[in-house]
Amino acid sequence: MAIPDLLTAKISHGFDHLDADGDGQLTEHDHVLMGQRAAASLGHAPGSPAEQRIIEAYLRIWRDLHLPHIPGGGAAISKEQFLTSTSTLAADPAAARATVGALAEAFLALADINHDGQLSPTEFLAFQRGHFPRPDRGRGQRGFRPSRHRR
Ligand SMILES: [Ca+2]
Ligand SMILES: [Ca+2]
Repeated sequence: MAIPDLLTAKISHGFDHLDADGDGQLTEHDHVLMGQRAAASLGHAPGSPAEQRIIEAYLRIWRDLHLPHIPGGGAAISKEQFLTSTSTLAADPAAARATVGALAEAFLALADINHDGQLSPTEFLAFQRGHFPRPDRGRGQRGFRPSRHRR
């Protein structure tokens, strides 16, 4: 079955985002880096218990969601494998629901700064900033360029 191009592009972009050290493979190390990045954006000091908690949540995503599905029991996911498995997931609603449920749980654990089990708008924004540090900045700025070239 052919994967729709748009989906492929989305998944591919997702992989590039998750591949935090940019070596073309998704590994446990990438999840540690993502955890550190998210913790820093939330204002947690490196080595703090709060940072550790966030890194643990990322590692849980890696160990529970990704690691069991690596073909041949490897410890890294290539972009090609990621595309294949994520596309398969997109075509399997039950598996996708289970994955989204686990992700939502991990997400709450990550973003719920005051541990009350709920996500306030402030917590959500802080998390989003940490997770998506450069939201299409280049594309947005182009529209705001001073109109010096007006005829
Ligand atoms: Ca990597
Ligand atoms: Ca909260």
